[in-house]
Amino acid sequence: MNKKSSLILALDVLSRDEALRLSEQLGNYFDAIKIGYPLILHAGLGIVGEICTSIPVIADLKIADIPNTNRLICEAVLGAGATAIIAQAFPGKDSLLACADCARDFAADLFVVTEMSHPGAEEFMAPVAERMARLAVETGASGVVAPATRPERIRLIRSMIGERLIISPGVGAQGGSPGGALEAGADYLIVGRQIYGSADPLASTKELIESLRAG
Ligand code: BMP
Repeated sequence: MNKKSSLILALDVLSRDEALRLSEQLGNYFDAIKIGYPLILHAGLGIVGEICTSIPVIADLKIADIPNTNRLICEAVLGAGATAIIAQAFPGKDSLLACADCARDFAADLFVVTEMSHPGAEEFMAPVAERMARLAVETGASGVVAPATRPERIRLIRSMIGERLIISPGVGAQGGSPGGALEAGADYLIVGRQIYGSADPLASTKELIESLRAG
């Protein structure tokens, strides 16, 4: 992923046409587009191949199964053209290693979820987030997903993972501050509804970029 804007677009729209229109209109302003279940289930896996011709696609399937199933999922989505995958750490090291091995085979990036950005993550994930981050390092992941809604957690995770990347959702619609997350150590912000849900996605993108420049 080339770092231009430090922004990743979470493209959780439900139609292929809208997804293609937005990726064409906004692609130049983002470093990658993150696609997950909402779009893939509606538009089909082929949407990954259509978008990845113009911008890197991060497949956010939050892979969380036994090693063999994890491998099958990774092969499908990386084979379709994604250049990165997101996996959960909680199924354990063997499951995560299956994703890491497959990512290596495809020369793709693996991002591991540490602690999610929504309030419910405090229930089960936050208490074990540091173990998840350690597992990400042990399995050779490219980076982790950490919450922009809790910059102090980004700071802690940054101190544990060295140079590995932090991609951070939770800005905009979920209330996290873009500047705060970057200042705490995030490399990339993941932003969805603030952009695709706005009346003018292009203007909202430019505004966000401008606000980051202004600090
Ligand atoms: P939005 O900016 O609309 O809140 O979208 C955030 C995106 O990041 C969604 O695709 C969501 O599934 C994802 N995400 C998140 O919000 N929090 C996490 O902890 C991990 C995520 O992948």
